[in-house]
Amino acid sequence: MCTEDSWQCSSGQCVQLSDRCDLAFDCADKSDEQYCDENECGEGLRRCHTGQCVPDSFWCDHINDCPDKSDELHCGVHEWSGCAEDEFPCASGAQCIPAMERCILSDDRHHGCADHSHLLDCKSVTCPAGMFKCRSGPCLDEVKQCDGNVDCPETWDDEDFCPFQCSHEVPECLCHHLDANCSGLGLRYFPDIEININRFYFADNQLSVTLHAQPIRGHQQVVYLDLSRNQLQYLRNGTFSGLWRLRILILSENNLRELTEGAFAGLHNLRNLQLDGNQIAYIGPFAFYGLSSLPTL
Ligand SMILES: [Ca+2]
Ligand SMILES: [Ca+2]
Ligand SMILES: [Ca+2]
Repeated sequence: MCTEDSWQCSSGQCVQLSDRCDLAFDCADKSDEQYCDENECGEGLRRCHTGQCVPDSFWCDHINDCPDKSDELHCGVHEWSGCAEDEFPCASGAQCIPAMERCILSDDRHHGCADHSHLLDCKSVTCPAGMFKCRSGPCLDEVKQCDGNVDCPETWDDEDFCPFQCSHEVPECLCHHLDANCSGLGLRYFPDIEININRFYFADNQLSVTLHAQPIRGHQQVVYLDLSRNQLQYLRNGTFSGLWRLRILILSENNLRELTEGAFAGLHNLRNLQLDGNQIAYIGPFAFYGLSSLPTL
């Protein structure tokens, strides 16, 4: 049994009394929108011929709301006198909308022209603050940029170049195009990253003692590697071997105390090595072996 303030679907499911004949399916079996003949509409609502109730303002607003379109029939053809100065005339020639709705994308289907002509010829329009301009012209609420749903008509560019998860091990690592950012996540190890990224931001983590060499060496595309403000104490011989494309390596503000043979072996293309903010007391023979292109230390 349903409570007094609810309505029982044919299947037995209970829905709110106000869900009955409100033009939205609430019962799983859709029975709340059937047999609405006896349904009465409350204040501020008008009754479709099929029995459902729609707000007064939906009547003759050029958008079909009733299942049988009865809200848009018999609207009377007014003598066309054009739109007011603060209105935009829709291409249909029968609808005027507030001028400020022009070129604005909205989820509200009662917003703008029923024929969507308010979204045409928008390329030269400047969007209001807080809105993203689609390449096709219209303006979109900024929160819809990179929200996972395509909103910009035709160009779909609100979902271009968005950050995405690129490590199943550490979902907080976000990639953006070919950049991976795992900074400031308190990580003690170098996670697997699934794609061929070429810039790796790994500052402000807790890598310590020595690098787990294997995962780093696998990233052969990396040209920029920032490991600053970790807790590295020692670089094993060949730690970076395999990163032959690397151009910039930042090891600033770690706990490095000594550099020993082969610490940077394999970095033939390195152009910039940053070791400031460490406590290096000893540099062994062949510590910089292999840095054949390095102009800046
Ligand atoms: Ca309903
Ligand atoms: Ca309507
Ligand atoms: Ca979007």
